[in-house]
Amino acid sequence: MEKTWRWFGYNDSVQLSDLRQMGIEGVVTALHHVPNGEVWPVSEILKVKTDIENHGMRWSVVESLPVSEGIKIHSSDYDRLIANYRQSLRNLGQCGIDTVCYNFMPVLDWARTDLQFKLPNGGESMYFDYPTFAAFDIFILKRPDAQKDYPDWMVQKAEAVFSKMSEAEAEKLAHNIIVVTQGFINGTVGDVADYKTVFLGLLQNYSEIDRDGLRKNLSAFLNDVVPVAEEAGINLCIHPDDPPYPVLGLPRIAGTIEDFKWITEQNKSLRNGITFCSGSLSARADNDLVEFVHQLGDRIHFIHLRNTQMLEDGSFYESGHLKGSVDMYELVKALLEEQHRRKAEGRSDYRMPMRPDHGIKILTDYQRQANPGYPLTGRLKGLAEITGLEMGIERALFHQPC
Ligand code: DNO
Repeated sequence: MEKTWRWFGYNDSVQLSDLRQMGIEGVVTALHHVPNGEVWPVSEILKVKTDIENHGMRWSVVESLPVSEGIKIHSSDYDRLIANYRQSLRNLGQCGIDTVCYNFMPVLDWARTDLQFKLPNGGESMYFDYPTFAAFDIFILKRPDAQKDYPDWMVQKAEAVFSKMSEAEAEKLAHNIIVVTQGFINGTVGDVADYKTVFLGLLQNYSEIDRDGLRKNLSAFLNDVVPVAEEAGINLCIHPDDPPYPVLGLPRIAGTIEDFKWITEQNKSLRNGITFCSGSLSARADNDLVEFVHQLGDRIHFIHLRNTQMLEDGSFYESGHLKGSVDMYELVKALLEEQHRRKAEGRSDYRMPMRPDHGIKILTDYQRQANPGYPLTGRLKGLAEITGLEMGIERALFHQPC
C-alpha cells in the first residue's frame, strides 16, 4: 500500500518536511480555503501540488472535494453547483491528480459525543455514545419528533444522561457535534452564535427526502460526474457514512456492503469507486469488512485504516489501529491479496493509497495543536503498526512484496 498522510495544508502544525522523515510517500489533502461549491482553480491546485513534489512526495488523494448540500438535496442551485464540481474535477485531472474522495452524508459528516475519552493507559480517544447522542438530539437540539427515532429504552437512557449534564456540558456536546468536528473539513455550519438553529434548518431541508430520495440524488450526481472523471483520468471514491447508520432522522446510504454494491451499480465504470474506511464501516456489527474487500475490492481506490471497539447499544470508541472489533490481520491480508490480483492483471493502480486514520492522543500530542482525531504521534504509531503488519504478511504469504 502507498503510505499516505492527511495533511490539512499550511495551517497544519505538521510540515511537509516532517512527513518525509516519517516515510510518507503521498499526501492526502484538500484546498481547504476554497469555499464549498466553488471551483478549485488550476493555479491553486498547482501551488500545493508543486510544493508537495518539491518535498519528494506526490499529491496522492484529494480528501475531500466536498459535495455541497445543494447537490445532495438537488436544490434549484444544482446546475451551477454540479457545473462547478465537474470543472474542479477537470482542473484536478489537468494537474495530474488521479484520486478524489468525497462523501454523500447529509448535513453532518462524522459524529462523536466525546473528543477526549480517556483510555485506561492515559491516552485520549474519541467516543460515540449512543444515549448521549440521543440526549443531544432530543433534549438539547430539540429536533421536532426526535424521540420517535429511538426505542423507548434509548430515550430513557438519554433522559438519564441529560439529567446529569450541566448547561455548559450540554452546550459543549452540541458545539462538538455541530461545529468542532465539522469545521476543519469544510462543514456546512460555521462557528456562529445560533449554530443550533442553523443546523436545525439544514436538517429540515431533508424532511421530504427519504432513503430512496437520497439514493436518487446520489445516482444523478454520479451520472453527472463519473463521465467527467473518466475523461479527466480520476478515480472517484465515496467515503462511508460515519457512523454507518441513519442519525438525526436523516437518510444515510453508504453504510453496508449492500449500499456500496448499489452505488457501484449506478455506473459500472471503475472510476466510480470507494474509499474503504475500516473505522467507519466497523461501527456496525453486521458489516463483514473482509467480505467487503472480497466483493468490492476492485473499486477500492483509497484506504483508511483504524479500529473501533463496538459496545452493546450501538455505541463505540476508537481503539487504536490494531486492537478492536476489526481483525486487522485478516483485513490487511485481504487488501494485499487485492493488490497482488491487480498487479497480475496488469492494472497500474494496484498500489492503493492508504492512510492511518485518526489516532489516539499520546505523549507529545498533548503539546501540539491538531484537529480532533488527527494527533501526530498517535497516528504515526498507527502507521508504524500497519507498516509492520503489512511487511509480515507480504513476507510470509506472498514472498514478493507488491
Ligand atoms: C474525519 C473523517 C472525515 C472523512 C471525510 C471524507 O476524520 O472521517 O473527514 O474523511 O468525510 O469525505
